[in-house]
Order: sequence, then C-alpha cells, then structure tokens
Amino acid sequence: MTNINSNNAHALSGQDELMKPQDNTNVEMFLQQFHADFDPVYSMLMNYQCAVMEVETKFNILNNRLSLQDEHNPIESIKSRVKSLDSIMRKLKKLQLPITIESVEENLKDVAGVRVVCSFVDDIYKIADSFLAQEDVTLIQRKDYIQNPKPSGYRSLHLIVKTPVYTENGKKDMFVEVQMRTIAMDFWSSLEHKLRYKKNLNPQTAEQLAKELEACAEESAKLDEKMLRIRNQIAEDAAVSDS
Ligand code: 0O2
Repeated sequence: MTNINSNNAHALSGQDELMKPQDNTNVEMFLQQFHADFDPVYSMLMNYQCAVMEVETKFNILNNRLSLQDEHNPIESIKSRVKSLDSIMRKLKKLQLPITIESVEENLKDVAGVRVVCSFVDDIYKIADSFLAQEDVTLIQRKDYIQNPKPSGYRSLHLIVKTPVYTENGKKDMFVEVQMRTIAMDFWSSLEHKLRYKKNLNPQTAEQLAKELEACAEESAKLDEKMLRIRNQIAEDAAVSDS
C-alpha cells in the first residue's frame, strides 16, 4: 500500500523548500527518500494524464471522421484536466477513505476529466454512442442530465468509463469522467460554477442569482432546440435542392 504522505504531497504542490536536505552530505539519502516518496504519486498522476490523452485522441478522431459524413465538425472544443493532488486528498478525506494511491485508483472516478463541447444536442448522443462502442472503452456509469436536468438547471451528459493505458509495466485500466454538453450548456455551467464557489455572497443575493440562473438554463435549452431545428431544416432543404 502506498501512502500519499506529507512528503510526496508537498513535492507535488511545488513546496520544494520543505524538502531541502539539511546537510549536503546527505544528498544521496535525501534523493533516495525523495524518489521513494515521490515516484509512485508521480506515476499515478502520469497514468491519469495518459488516460486523458487517450480519451481526447478518441474524440478528436471521431470528430474528424464524423465531419466527413455530416459536413460539419460536431465537436467545438475539448478541455481536459487531471485533478490536483490537493483536490484528490481533500476528496478522500471528505469521503473518509484511506489516503493511499490504491484508494484513489479504486474509489475516485473523476481524477481524469475530459469535457467535450458540441454545437448541437444530437451530436452529443451520436458521439457518445460511437465512443462507447469502442472495444477498449467500458461504460461504468451514465448520467443524463440533459434528459433529466439537475434542480440547479445543470445539463450535461456524464459518462464514467474505464480505458487502458499502456505503461512500462504493462496495461492499466483507468477511470475517466467524460462530460458532454453544448456550447450553451457550457456557458451556463461556467457561470453557475462561479456562483457555487463564491463563499462570501449574501444568502439572499445567492438565492436570487440561483433562481435567475435556473431560468437562464431553461431559455438556453430552448435556444439549443431552436438551433437544432434550424440546422436540420437547412440540411433537409439542401438535400432536396441537390436531388
Ligand atoms: P468541479 O469543481 O467541477 O470538479 P461526485 O463527482 O461523485 O462527487 P456527483 O454529484 O455524484 O459527485 O457527480 P455528478 O453529479 O456526476 O457531478 C460531477 C461533476 O459535474 C461536478 O464535479 C461538476 O463538474 C459537474 N456538475 C454537477 N452538477 C453541477 C451543477 O449543478 N453545476 C455545475 N456548474 N456543475 C455541476 P465537482 O467535483 O462537483 O466540481
């Protein structure tokens, strides 16, 4: 079992002055200890980074292939992140889970995150189906907050998948959280995220803004529907005039 202890946690937080050897003659011992503490954590984060790159590549390839069929790029942008060591440790603590690498890999499914932003809602489902049909992608959990928005108004399709990364020690299956949404949903959720994390807002203002945001989410969903209808109408008319 590999503990994430204060030594390797500090190392990854960039607080390397805490790691300075007291005496130069001890440099070798210090380095030995440093690598023993640091390397397993670094390797874990690297595995998540590789999983993110694998998943991003899959979406980039799907985007290129589907653009041949539909004459538009269904994906507008892809954003990825690996959770920071601070957030990983805080989440383990909040869930009262052991602070070990094994515990991270078993229990946390959102350390690697990929956000896929599409122009149109139907593209989200088309791309999700093609992604999930790939043999090295295993669906673990699907939450459709587009069909069933959260009370806040939040809309997105969430997929937790497992996908392999190939390391110097062989294959390792990694969890990746994929969030798929339209440009409008993404715009909304970044603003709502700001409100969610503003600690010093007066509660009445916060409640008022949350209500306004809920109404914005409804309007924004209607806009997504209208844009899809218009795009389909353009495609149908173009097909008629081509025939
Ligand atoms: P952050 O800071 O974005 O990473 P869990 O992830 O298991 O703790 P839950 O509720 O089971 O929580 O997962 P869920 O509902 O699939 O949500 C996970 C992520 O979706 C969140 O991660 C947010 O990124 C996003 N999300 C969910 N609900 C909302 C919402 O109402 N508003 C906004 N803006 N984003 C939302 P984190 O870790 O909570 O936050």
